[in-house]
Amino acid sequence: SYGLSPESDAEARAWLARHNHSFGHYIAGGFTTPDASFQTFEPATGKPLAQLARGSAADVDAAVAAARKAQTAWAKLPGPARARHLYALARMIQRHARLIAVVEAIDNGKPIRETRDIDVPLAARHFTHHAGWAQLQATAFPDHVPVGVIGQIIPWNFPFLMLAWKLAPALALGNTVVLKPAEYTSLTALLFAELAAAAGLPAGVVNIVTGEGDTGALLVDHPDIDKIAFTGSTEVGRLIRQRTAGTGKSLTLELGGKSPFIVFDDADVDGAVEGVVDAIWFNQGQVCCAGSRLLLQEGIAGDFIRRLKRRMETLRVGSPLDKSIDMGAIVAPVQAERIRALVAQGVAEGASLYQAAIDLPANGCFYPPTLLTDVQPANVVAQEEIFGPVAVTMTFRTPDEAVQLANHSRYGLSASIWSESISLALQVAAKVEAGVVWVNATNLFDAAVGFGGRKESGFGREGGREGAYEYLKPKAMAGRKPRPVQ
Ligand code: TXE
Repeated sequence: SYGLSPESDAEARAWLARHNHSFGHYIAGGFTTPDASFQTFEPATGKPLAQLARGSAADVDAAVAAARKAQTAWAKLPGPARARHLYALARMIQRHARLIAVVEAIDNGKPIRETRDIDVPLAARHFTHHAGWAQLQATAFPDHVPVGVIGQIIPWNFPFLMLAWKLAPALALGNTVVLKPAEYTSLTALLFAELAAAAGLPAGVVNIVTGEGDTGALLVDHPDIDKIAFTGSTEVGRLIRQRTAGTGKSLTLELGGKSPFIVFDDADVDGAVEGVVDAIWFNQGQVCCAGSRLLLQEGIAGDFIRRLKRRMETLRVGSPLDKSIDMGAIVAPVQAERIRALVAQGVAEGASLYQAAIDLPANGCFYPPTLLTDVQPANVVAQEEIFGPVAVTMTFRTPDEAVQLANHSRYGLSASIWSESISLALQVAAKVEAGVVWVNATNLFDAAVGFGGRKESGFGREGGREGAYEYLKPKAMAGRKPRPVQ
């Protein structure tokens, strides 16, 4: 430990013990008794954590049927009544914020400082914000109706926050949901189900089916689902797009990224160095919009890299429950292996490797903050999403060259631009192909602002008015006045 007392995990362990470390699906307002399960592990220790039900075709059928049964009544509720349910969910999250934050840190390996200060408060805010849209629905969207029953599939990097991003807008606008959390990290979704039941959410409005990719595929292929909303890898996103083509299902995809972090000669260098820390070492770099391609203007590149390396030496990697660490564990050994293989490939392609001399915990799944310099734009590490704490650097001479480098990617999720000249920053922002652009900042999220990508980063938005439209269908109505009776 680095000195601060670690967050107590007693309440979270008691919650797990109360469930015997074993969970069924949450369908039609109750937990099922699992007939087939799989084991999950704690990333920071490698120890077994929980047994989760493996969702079968029958489970998915039951969950979709429950969602369908609940949908008409849920959609018929007046907006303000639905809003009250969303406010109640937000309050429930706030009341149990500490428990959710600790369970999330144990299950995913991310630092408690992040779950406590970012994931959980942003999730509560998402429900509050969307309660507002429920309240406004009749006037804000008079020519729209809910989509219906939504299948939502989410990844493991922000398990609770992604659940909120998916559920809040869907529920606010009169849809019901079957959600499949990621296989590594389903615990906070199951905890949410318990809290939703306690908050009085009607049975069937939210159903949680756990399982691996094949359970997700069952949901994608289910004939009674009206829409799939997916966040995850580009490969699976592509597959889902193929499987839903030729059906009546709507689809939104939030996929990978390889986002540029562009630093001009005139930038506030200290601020930008801190920006990099947040861009690529937040959540161990397992962030779809991570600023993973560091593009530096030639005049400052040498100095910037020197300062960044010095800053890397001060980062602390350790137990997720230690309040003073900067980075926790990688979610699973297979992901750490993928990071290792990509870094080795980068070195084989000619990149210089820098890893801070940091003590890593002896057990568990940890990877140090890493910088690859002397990278060429066509190198695999400059093109592939590494999804770990690894930044690659390249240099440019002119703003046009920066734009060219930034856009030399199949992805287009986010970009971060650093310059003291706001006109330069805004000119470059206009030319960068990305769904979200930050200036002198990174990783800013707000429930009121649509988040989403371009190119192979996917389509559709989450948050704000644009995100609300993803859960509505336009419906035009026209008619004639009845003829007067003679
Ligand atoms: O993702 P998957 P994985 C990227 C990142 C990472 C790589 C692999 O580069 O290293 O993907 O991660 C469900 N039909 N991202 O394999 O498989 C799965 O069960 C329906 C970036 O964990 O895409 C889980 O719930 N569903 C990304 C969810 O999809 C399927 C975040 C995501 O898992 C399915 C995650 C199928 N055929 C990974 N196969 C980001 N950009 O945020 C799997 N799933």
